[in-house]
Amino acid sequence: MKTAFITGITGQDGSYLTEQLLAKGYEVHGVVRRASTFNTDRLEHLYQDPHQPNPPLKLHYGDLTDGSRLAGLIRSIQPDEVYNLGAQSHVRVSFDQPIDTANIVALGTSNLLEAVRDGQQSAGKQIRYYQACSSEMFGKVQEVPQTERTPFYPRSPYGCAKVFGHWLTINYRESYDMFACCGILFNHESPRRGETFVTRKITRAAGRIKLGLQEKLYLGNLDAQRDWGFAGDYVDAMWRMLQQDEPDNYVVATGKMIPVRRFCELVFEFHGLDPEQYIEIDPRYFRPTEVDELLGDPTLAKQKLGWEPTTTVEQLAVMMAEHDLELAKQERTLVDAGHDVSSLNRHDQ
Ligand code: NAP
Ligand code: G4F
Repeated sequence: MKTAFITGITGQDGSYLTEQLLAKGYEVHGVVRRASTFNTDRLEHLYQDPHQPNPPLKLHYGDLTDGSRLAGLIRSIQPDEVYNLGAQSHVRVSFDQPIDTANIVALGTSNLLEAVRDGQQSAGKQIRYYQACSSEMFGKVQEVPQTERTPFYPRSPYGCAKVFGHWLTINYRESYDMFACCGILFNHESPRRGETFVTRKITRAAGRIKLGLQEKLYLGNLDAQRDWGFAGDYVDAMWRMLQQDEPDNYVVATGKMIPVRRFCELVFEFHGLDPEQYIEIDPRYFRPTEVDELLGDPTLAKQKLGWEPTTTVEQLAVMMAEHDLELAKQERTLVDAGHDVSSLNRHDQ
């Protein structure tokens, strides 16, 4: 049985990766931040009674900014594979919190790579490392489509921090002969996507509008174009990277991009609604610098990893719209029964 160690296990990708690794027979250890409310919703269906002897999923309190805790965990767990998915992953928020973002995304990566280097020495075995890099590193794109060789031009504090993590991972590979891979993943979504990212914000709002729970959807730049895929496919690519003979960098993308406006149309058409009647522009959602278009070329991932996306953006939009219509129906039932659901109307970005 292999053992995996995951940061960011409570996030969208962490939950899909955990699901897939448990299905492959892995023992999975995840780092969870202490919060005043429960933050393990996406894992509840996987988390067995921790009082049972040796459950395959084990959660540990920790934080990427706490290097000594990470080193202690890696030393005691001695994992075969480490997946660094933890991040302040919201681009707009990174303009408000550039230092926090850099501490988690850039220095957090440094903390974890050091912990893995130390853990390899003390365990006397190789630990394979996956770094969650991002298409946001391409920013103001220098060529279309973007490949593993396209120069970076990040346009946000988040993008800059991801570039640091990317190069540091390569530096550890070259300096210490570590098996460290960089996955340059383009946008990937799912029904588990955080509700402040644009696709989920759209599918949540459209479901609520359909059932009379919300009147308008306020968005920012509708002209930005993204290469959107399904998160379940993308975590499979992460795992495949760590099963190769040699570590490398890989672009993971669908090779097709559409504007935010078109994603809105796909979702509202699913509900039989005209998006023009419901969508308003709110400049609060504009970014100081925008990434206008991202389009990935996943040729290397196809050739070397045998990886292919299984889900088109049209299928993804329907998958998310169907899921969020069910959530809206549950909310409608509560409202009709006279319950106060104001806590469901969350602040968004
Ligand atoms: P996500 O849903 O926002 O999850 C982020 C995870 O990081 C959460 O588990 C979060 O914990 C954790 N985290 C935040 N701050 C942390 C800290 N200080 N220490 C430890 N953990 C911390 O992100 P995702 O969509 O799953 O993305 C996974 C990774 O891929 C991220 O590194 C992201 O930047 C990168 N990425 C994502 C995409 C995409 O389109 N989804 C594309 C390219 C790259 P809480 O639950 O406690 O907040
Ligand atoms: O959904 P988004 O917030 O994702 P963004 O900025 O592309 O970042 C995501 O993908 C990156 C990979 O390229 C990841 F590294 C990162 O962690 C994250 O997962 O915004 C997508 C586009 C942007 O151009 C934004 O300006 O949608 C535009 N947009 C328009 N209105 C909006 C909104 N974005 C958000 N979040 N909220 C809006 O109301």
